[in-house]
Amino acid sequence: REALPVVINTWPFRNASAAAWSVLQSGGSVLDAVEEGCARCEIEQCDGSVGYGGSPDETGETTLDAMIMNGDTMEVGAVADLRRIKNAIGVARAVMERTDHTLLVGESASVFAENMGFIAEDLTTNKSVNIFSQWLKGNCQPNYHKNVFPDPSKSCGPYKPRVTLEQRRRQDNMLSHDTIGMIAIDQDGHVAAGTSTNGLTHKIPGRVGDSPIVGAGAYADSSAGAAAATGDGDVMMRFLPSYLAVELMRAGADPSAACKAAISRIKRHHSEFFGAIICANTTGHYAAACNKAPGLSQFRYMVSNSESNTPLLKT
Ligand code: SD4
Repeated sequence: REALPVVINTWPFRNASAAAWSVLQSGGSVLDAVEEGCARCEIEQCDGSVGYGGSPDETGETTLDAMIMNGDTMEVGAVADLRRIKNAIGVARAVMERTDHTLLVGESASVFAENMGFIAEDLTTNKSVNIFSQWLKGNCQPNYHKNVFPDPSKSCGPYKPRVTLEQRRRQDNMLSHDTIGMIAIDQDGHVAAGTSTNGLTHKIPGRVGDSPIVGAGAYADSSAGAAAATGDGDVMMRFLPSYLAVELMRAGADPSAACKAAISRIKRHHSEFFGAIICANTTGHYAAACNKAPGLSQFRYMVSNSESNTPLLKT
């Protein structure tokens, strides 16, 4: 038996991992841990691709996607294309706990959030204005991902409607992809998972990625385990990789095999897609897999468990 409880999240978002871990340590639930961990990234604007002030769309606006899932009850709350509210994971949790619905979108999701007491404010920052205006001028946006993407100069240029979808995807792949996806499992085997992201830079307004989609961005089932994905959501959401990984673990696959199989399924159709997934089963075993596509030479994720109170960096 691996160490339980455990918190695992995509990318080296150390403070998010530590925040979730300390919630579990102080007796909070796995849902509290996931919410707190993802919210930390929303506040810190992890890598520019979670929370406000990142990934401006074609009109310059930042919009947010998030979801949270309770693996005991299979309840889910999610928001997509959320505007003017910073705490997307908090709104997702309110959808789960204060409505009979699963997914709210766009302006209406923002109105719901305001009614629930979340503060509406502009998600634009100097940085997002700068990314947007550089893009309008055809210049490179600042590269948040020096370690992951070695050649940002290949990713500049304004959106051109005639660009093929494949070319567009390649550009986007080289840009901002660092969604937080988080899994928390406590000593008693309660499982929760969640995601939060500002999606893709220069997306067409209304575009929603994989992160708020159940089974795509994340999935949790306390009778099997949980998974969370990051990467090119437009491609990945078609394969429900998180659902697939959890079902494979239910059927007896270890987390490493489950993660690899979920990635390979996508590779059959998109050999160069950019993406990664983290998986954990209810015994606390965990693993990750990624597609070593152009632009993703390594994938890193964080683990906090009782063997290590400091989050670990896995490559
Ligand atoms: C999306 N999957 O909106 C997100 C982006 C992402 O790592 O994961 N970046 O497509």
